[in-house]
Amino acid sequence: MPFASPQWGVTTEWGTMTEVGRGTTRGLFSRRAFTTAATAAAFAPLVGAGQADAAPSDKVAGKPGKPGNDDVRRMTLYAEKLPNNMLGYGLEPGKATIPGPLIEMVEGETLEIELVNNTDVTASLHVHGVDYEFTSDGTRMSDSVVEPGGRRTYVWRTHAPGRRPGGTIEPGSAGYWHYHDHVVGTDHGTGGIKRGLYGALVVRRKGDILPDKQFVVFFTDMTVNNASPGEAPHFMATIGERVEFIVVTHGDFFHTWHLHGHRWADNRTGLLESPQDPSRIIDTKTTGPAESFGFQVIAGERVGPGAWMYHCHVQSHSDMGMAGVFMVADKNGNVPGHDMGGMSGMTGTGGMGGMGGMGGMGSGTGSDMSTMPH
Ligand SMILES: [Cu+2]
Repeated sequence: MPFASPQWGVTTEWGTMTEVGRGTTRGLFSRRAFTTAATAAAFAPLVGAGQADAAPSDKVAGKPGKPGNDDVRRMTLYAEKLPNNMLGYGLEPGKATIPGPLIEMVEGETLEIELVNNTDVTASLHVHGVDYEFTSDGTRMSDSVVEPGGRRTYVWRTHAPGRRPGGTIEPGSAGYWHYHDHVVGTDHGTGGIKRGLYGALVVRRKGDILPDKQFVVFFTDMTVNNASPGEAPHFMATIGERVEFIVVTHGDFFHTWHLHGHRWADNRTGLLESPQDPSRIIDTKTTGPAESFGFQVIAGERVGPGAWMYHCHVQSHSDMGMAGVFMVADKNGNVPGHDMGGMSGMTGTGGMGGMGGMGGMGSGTGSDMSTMPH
């Protein structure tokens, strides 16, 4: 049965779900929504030393108490109708969000996802980056679609890197990926994506450093997470926290992701593996339709707290509203230049878990961040 971990948020029988969708927008400073946004992907215990730049306290990915690479987990995903003719995926009926739930795997795991279609159109689940058979393709070509009222199980498998018989290296599944409908509107899911049927998938390698917080940004057409212009989500962190951004683009446009005040390595994790790691350090990344990437930063490292903008750097796009704020608070919960009244409850986030089950996810209640000066 699903249960709420008091420290790490929502945990199901197959791992930890982190909901970082629309709920982070409106409810940012509400206790519950902030906790939702703050949950971390810590479905793993400490399993020893991490990467070279890891602080001693960094948590790394792995599997507790289970041997090998044959773990199979199950989950149910609901495709649901949302207001304004939108659609969304959710972990429970009535809890759909845009983006859908952030799904996490560790290389070697298999995930069986039963999609329940509570919409009035045929829908599906198509995934990027992991291993799946044709019957889990989520297309009409494979007849792997779900009629209204129906359900179907999709199987996603992952593997660690290794050597092929010929000696070449086969890459592992680890990466920042995503999933989406492939049949609503057209055989390419153009309507499903436009209406909100998409979400992020993170596959970790054993030993990867886990973040304290995760934020998901979908540049979908000219929106951020399908939000109205000027209502792009604002993300909240405390200085020193290890924050993971997951960025995915959908639609017809290319965008240039930019985050103020922070940089990362242009590689699989965004982290340098050693002082000699040749990965380029960047603070912008151009991303086309269905591309995805992610990275981790230390909030406010060397730059301090602040209302750090993130935005598409195509000027006309940012001018049209593809911009939000990465709020990095100091240890007292204050952000320079911002009246943080009412935010005192958000400090000490590590102990604010315990959401009372998954019912608290994605509700988006609470004060409206759009009233914040920015
Ligand atoms: Cu853009």
